[in-house]
Amino acid sequence: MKLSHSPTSPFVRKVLVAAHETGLADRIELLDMTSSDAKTAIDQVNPLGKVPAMILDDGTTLMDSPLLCEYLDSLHGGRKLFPESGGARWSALRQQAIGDGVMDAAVARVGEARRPESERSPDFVEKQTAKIAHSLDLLEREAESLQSDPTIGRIAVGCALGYLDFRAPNEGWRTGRPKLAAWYEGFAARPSMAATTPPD
Ligand SMILES: N[C@@H](CCC(=O)N[C@@H](CS)C(=O)NCC(=O)O)C(=O)O
Repeated sequence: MKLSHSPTSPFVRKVLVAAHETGLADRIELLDMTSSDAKTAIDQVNPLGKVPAMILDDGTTLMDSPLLCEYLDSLHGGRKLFPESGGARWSALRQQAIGDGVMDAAVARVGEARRPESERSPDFVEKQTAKIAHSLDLLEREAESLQSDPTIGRIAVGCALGYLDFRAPNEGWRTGRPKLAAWYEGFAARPSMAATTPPD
């Protein structure tokens, strides 16, 4: 299978971390979407024009990181990243929604900063920053639920925090959130996270 890839996308990283955690990374060929023809190429793989997307061996295309990760999880017989049912499932999906939401807000903020200065909206940036802060405060209150084996929720939260370190290293998300910071220190040391660190 092929994965449309950008080395700085936290959503691509999420899929790759899931692939490493499930022992499937070697089966994925990366399609570089950072070349000059990238926009056209991305649109061909995903009509939504976003990375990540996947082309399966039979030509089927899948898009959106939750779908890609759940597809990968269906391909192995080990411990599942998506718990099958009950409270564990809803907790993992809820954490995934929060992690993905933080990534959405952080990516939007980066996009806004790239617009011509006269077109940038400080109000928009403030709103995205508030979404990130409120979500991290919630995760700090619920940090105990992040402990234990990786799930899709913990992977999404880990990739979101990694993206904040990558794009906003001086923002200090750890300040006032010691439990979340301690959890992330352990999670970031996992081989799956080390193998997918964004470039400098
Ligand atoms: N919900 C999507 C979000 C993917 C996403 O926002 N990708 C960004 C890169 S980090 C992108 O391709 N943006 C281009 C665009 O929105 O046109 C997912 O989970 O895969």
